[in-house]
Amino acid sequence: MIFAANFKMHHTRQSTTEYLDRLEALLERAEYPFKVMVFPPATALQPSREWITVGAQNAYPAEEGAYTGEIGLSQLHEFEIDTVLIGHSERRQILGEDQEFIAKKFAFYREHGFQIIYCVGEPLEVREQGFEAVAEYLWEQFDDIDIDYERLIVAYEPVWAIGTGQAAEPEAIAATHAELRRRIKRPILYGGSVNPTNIARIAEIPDVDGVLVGSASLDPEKFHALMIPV
Ligand code: G2H
Repeated sequence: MIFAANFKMHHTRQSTTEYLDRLEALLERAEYPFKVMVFPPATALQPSREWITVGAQNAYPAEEGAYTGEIGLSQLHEFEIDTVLIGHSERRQILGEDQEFIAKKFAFYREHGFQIIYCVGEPLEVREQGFEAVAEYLWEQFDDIDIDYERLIVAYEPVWAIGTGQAAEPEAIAATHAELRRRIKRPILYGGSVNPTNIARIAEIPDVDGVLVGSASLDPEKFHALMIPV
Protein backbone atom coordinates (compact mmCIF):
# COMPACT_ATOMS: atom_id res chain seq x y z
CA MET A 1 0.00 0.00 0.00
CA ILE A 2 1.03 3.55 -0.74
CA PHE A 3 0.02 6.31 1.68
CA ALA A 4 0.42 9.78 0.21
CA ALA A 5 -0.27 12.98 2.15
CA ASN A 6 -1.28 16.04 0.14
CA PHE A 7 -0.96 19.09 2.41
CA LYS A 8 -2.38 21.43 -0.26
CA MET A 9 -1.93 25.02 1.07
CA HIS A 10 -1.48 23.94 4.68
CA HIS A 11 1.63 23.85 6.86
CA THR A 12 4.70 26.06 6.93
CA ARG A 13 8.32 25.14 6.42
CA GLN A 14 8.83 24.72 10.17
CA SER A 15 5.68 22.71 10.80
CA THR A 16 6.47 20.47 7.82
CA THR A 17 9.89 19.69 9.27
CA GLU A 18 8.31 18.90 12.65
CA TYR A 19 5.70 16.76 10.91
CA LEU A 20 8.35 14.76 9.03
CA ASP A 21 10.38 14.30 12.23
CA ARG A 22 7.31 12.96 14.03
CA LEU A 23 6.12 10.74 11.20
CA GLU A 24 9.61 9.37 10.72
CA ALA A 25 9.76 8.43 14.41
CA LEU A 26 6.37 6.70 14.20
CA LEU A 27 7.35 4.75 11.09
CA GLU A 28 10.73 3.83 12.49
CA ARG A 29 9.18 2.32 15.57
CA ALA A 30 6.61 0.31 13.68
CA GLU A 31 8.54 -0.63 10.55
CA TYR A 32 5.42 -0.81 8.41
CA PRO A 33 5.98 -2.20 4.95
CA PHE A 34 4.33 0.80 3.32
CA LYS A 35 5.46 3.35 0.84
CA VAL A 36 4.85 6.74 2.45
CA MET A 37 4.86 10.04 0.57
CA VAL A 38 4.34 13.64 1.69
CA PHE A 39 3.55 16.59 -0.57
CA PRO A 40 4.08 19.86 1.34
CA PRO A 41 3.67 23.36 -0.14
CA ALA A 42 6.54 24.56 -2.36
CA THR A 43 7.96 26.75 0.42
CA ALA A 44 8.39 23.70 2.67
CA LEU A 45 10.10 21.37 0.17
CA GLN A 46 13.05 19.50 1.60
CA PRO A 47 14.90 16.26 0.90
CA SER A 48 13.14 12.93 1.43
CA ARG A 49 13.68 10.96 4.63
CA GLU A 50 14.65 7.30 4.81
CA TRP A 51 11.01 6.10 4.88
CA ILE A 52 9.25 9.15 3.55
CA THR A 53 9.40 10.40 -0.01
CA VAL A 54 8.88 14.14 -0.20
CA GLY A 55 7.32 15.35 -3.45
CA ALA A 56 6.13 18.57 -5.04
CA GLN A 57 2.42 19.35 -5.39
CA ASN A 58 3.10 21.11 -8.65
CA ALA A 59 5.95 22.17 -10.93
CA TYR A 60 6.27 24.06 -14.19
CA PRO A 61 7.51 22.08 -17.21
CA ALA A 62 10.86 23.88 -17.57
CA GLU A 63 14.21 23.90 -15.85
CA GLU A 64 13.96 27.62 -15.09
CA GLY A 65 12.82 30.79 -16.83
CA ALA A 66 10.41 33.70 -16.92
CA TYR A 67 7.44 31.98 -15.28
CA THR A 68 6.36 34.26 -12.44
CA GLY A 69 5.20 32.42 -9.37
CA GLU A 70 6.24 28.98 -10.57
CA ILE A 71 8.96 26.54 -9.56
CA GLY A 72 10.70 24.18 -11.97
CA LEU A 73 13.33 21.53 -12.28
CA SER A 74 16.22 23.58 -10.81
CA GLN A 75 14.26 24.41 -7.68
CA LEU A 76 13.27 20.76 -7.22
CA HIS A 77 16.82 19.58 -7.79
CA GLU A 78 18.01 21.88 -5.00
CA PHE A 79 16.04 19.74 -2.54
CA GLU A 80 16.71 16.45 -4.34
CA ILE A 81 13.01 16.15 -5.14
CA ASP A 82 12.19 13.71 -7.93
CA THR A 83 8.48 13.14 -7.27
CA VAL A 84 5.69 15.39 -8.51
CA LEU A 85 1.90 15.48 -8.40
CA ILE A 86 0.33 16.35 -11.76
CA GLY A 87 -3.28 16.89 -12.78
CA HIS A 88 -4.92 17.38 -9.39
CA SER A 89 -8.51 18.53 -9.89
CA GLU A 90 -7.90 21.67 -7.84
CA ARG A 91 -5.28 22.70 -10.38
CA ARG A 92 -7.49 21.69 -13.29
CA GLN A 93 -10.50 23.57 -11.93
CA ILE A 94 -9.25 26.45 -9.78
CA LEU A 95 -6.02 27.20 -11.63
CA GLY A 96 -7.52 26.45 -15.04
CA GLU A 97 -4.93 23.91 -16.20
CA ASP A 98 -6.12 22.17 -19.36
CA GLN A 99 -5.21 18.71 -20.60
CA GLU A 100 -2.67 20.06 -23.09
CA PHE A 101 -0.71 21.89 -20.39
CA ILE A 102 -0.99 18.97 -17.98
CA ALA A 103 0.32 16.59 -20.65
CA LYS A 104 3.23 18.97 -21.25
CA LYS A 105 4.11 18.83 -17.55
CA PHE A 106 3.85 15.07 -17.60
CA ALA A 107 6.11 14.74 -20.64
CA PHE A 108 8.72 17.11 -19.17
CA TYR A 109 8.98 15.40 -15.79
CA ARG A 110 8.81 11.98 -17.39
CA GLU A 111 11.75 12.95 -19.57
CA HIS A 112 13.63 13.87 -16.40
CA GLY A 113 12.86 10.54 -14.76
CA PHE A 114 10.53 11.82 -12.05
CA GLN A 115 8.08 9.65 -10.17
CA ILE A 116 4.71 11.09 -11.16
CA ILE A 117 1.44 10.82 -9.28
CA TYR A 118 -1.05 11.57 -12.01
CA CYS A 119 -4.54 12.53 -10.83
CA VAL A 120 -7.81 12.00 -12.65
CA GLY A 121 -11.40 12.32 -11.48
CA GLU A 122 -14.86 13.20 -12.68
CA PRO A 123 -17.17 15.97 -11.40
CA LEU A 124 -20.61 15.21 -9.99
CA GLU A 125 -22.51 16.09 -13.18
CA VAL A 126 -20.56 13.43 -15.06
CA ARG A 127 -21.04 10.83 -12.31
CA GLU A 128 -24.78 11.49 -12.51
CA GLN A 129 -24.76 10.60 -16.22
CA GLY A 130 -23.77 7.04 -15.40
CA PHE A 131 -20.71 4.85 -15.47
CA GLU A 132 -20.05 4.98 -19.20
CA ALA A 133 -19.84 8.77 -19.07
CA VAL A 134 -17.45 8.52 -16.11
CA ALA A 135 -15.18 6.07 -17.95
CA GLU A 136 -15.12 8.23 -21.06
CA TYR A 137 -14.36 11.36 -19.02
CA LEU A 138 -11.53 9.66 -17.12
CA TRP A 139 -9.89 8.22 -20.22
CA GLU A 140 -9.93 11.68 -21.81
CA GLN A 141 -7.80 12.81 -18.89
CA PHE A 142 -5.16 10.36 -20.09
CA ASP A 143 -4.89 12.07 -23.49
CA ASP A 144 -1.20 12.39 -24.39
CA ILE A 145 -0.15 10.72 -21.13
CA ASP A 146 2.26 7.78 -21.32
CA ILE A 147 0.37 5.27 -19.19
CA ASP A 148 3.20 2.76 -19.50
CA TYR A 149 5.74 5.07 -17.87
CA GLU A 150 7.47 2.92 -15.25
CA ARG A 151 7.49 5.66 -12.58
CA LEU A 152 3.78 6.45 -12.95
CA ILE A 153 1.31 6.20 -10.08
CA VAL A 154 -2.32 7.06 -10.91
CA ALA A 155 -4.62 8.67 -8.35
CA TYR A 156 -8.35 8.42 -8.91
CA GLU A 157 -10.04 11.27 -7.08
CA PRO A 158 -13.72 11.84 -7.83
CA VAL A 159 -14.11 15.61 -7.62
CA TRP A 160 -17.37 15.35 -5.68
CA ALA A 161 -15.62 13.40 -2.91
CA ILE A 162 -12.70 15.78 -2.42
CA GLY A 163 -12.70 17.66 0.86
CA THR A 164 -16.41 16.97 1.35
CA GLY A 165 -16.03 14.43 4.15
CA GLN A 166 -18.00 12.05 1.96
CA ALA A 167 -15.80 9.48 0.22
CA ALA A 168 -17.13 7.53 -2.74
CA GLU A 169 -18.92 4.28 -1.88
CA PRO A 170 -16.62 1.23 -1.98
CA GLU A 171 -18.70 -0.21 -4.87
CA ALA A 172 -18.16 2.93 -6.95
CA ILE A 173 -14.44 2.97 -6.16
CA ALA A 174 -14.14 -0.73 -7.01
CA ALA A 175 -15.91 -0.33 -10.37
CA THR A 176 -13.89 2.72 -11.36
CA HIS A 177 -10.55 1.22 -10.34
CA ALA A 178 -11.41 -1.95 -12.25
CA GLU A 179 -12.10 0.18 -15.33
CA LEU A 180 -8.76 1.98 -14.95
CA ARG A 181 -6.99 -1.32 -14.34
CA ARG A 182 -7.96 -2.50 -17.85
CA ARG A 183 -5.17 -0.31 -19.21
CA ILE A 184 -3.18 0.98 -16.23
CA LYS A 185 -0.55 -1.48 -15.07
CA ARG A 186 0.99 0.88 -12.50
CA PRO A 187 -0.33 1.45 -8.94
CA ILE A 188 -3.72 3.17 -8.66
CA LEU A 189 -4.51 5.23 -5.55
CA TYR A 190 -7.92 6.38 -4.37
CA GLY A 191 -8.31 9.93 -3.07
CA GLY A 192 -11.24 11.95 -1.75
CA SER A 193 -12.17 12.22 1.93
CA VAL A 194 -10.17 9.19 3.05
CA ASN A 195 -10.31 9.15 6.85
CA PRO A 196 -9.83 6.82 9.84
CA THR A 197 -13.43 5.61 9.56
CA ASN A 198 -13.40 4.53 5.91
CA ILE A 199 -9.76 3.52 5.37
CA ALA A 200 -10.20 -0.17 6.19
CA ARG A 201 -13.04 -0.64 3.69
CA ILE A 202 -11.25 1.34 0.98
CA ALA A 203 -7.94 -0.45 1.47
CA GLU A 204 -9.48 -3.88 0.96
CA ILE A 205 -10.95 -3.01 -2.46
CA PRO A 206 -9.20 -4.90 -5.22
CA ASP A 207 -7.16 -2.59 -7.46
CA VAL A 208 -6.76 0.03 -4.73
CA ASP A 209 -3.00 0.15 -4.27
CA GLY A 210 -2.97 3.06 -1.89
CA VAL A 211 -4.56 6.36 -0.92
CA LEU A 212 -3.95 10.05 -1.50
CA VAL A 213 -5.09 11.88 1.61
CA GLY A 214 -5.74 15.58 2.14
CA SER A 215 -7.36 16.79 5.34
CA ALA A 216 -6.86 13.54 7.28
CA SER A 217 -3.12 13.73 6.59
CA LEU A 218 -2.40 17.12 8.15
CA ASP A 219 -1.62 15.69 11.57
CA PRO A 220 1.18 13.11 11.59
CA GLU A 221 -0.46 10.95 14.28
CA LYS A 222 -3.75 10.92 12.39
CA PHE A 223 -2.06 10.16 9.07
CA HIS A 224 -0.04 7.38 10.65
CA ALA A 225 -3.17 5.97 12.29
CA LEU A 226 -4.62 5.37 8.80
CA MET A 227 -1.90 2.78 8.23
CA ILE A 228 -2.76 0.75 11.34
CA PRO A 229 -5.93 -1.05 10.18
CA VAL A 230 -4.43 -1.90 6.79
C1 G2H B 1 -8.31 14.86 -2.46
C2 G2H B 1 -7.64 14.63 -1.19
C3 G2H B 1 -6.13 14.72 -1.34
P1 G2H B 1 -9.18 15.18 0.90
O1 G2H B 1 -7.85 16.04 -3.09
O2 G2H B 1 -5.60 14.84 -2.62
O3 G2H B 1 -8.11 15.59 -0.27
O4 G2H B 1 -8.67 13.93 1.52
O5 G2H B 1 -9.17 16.35 1.85
O6 G2H B 1 -10.49 14.98 0.23
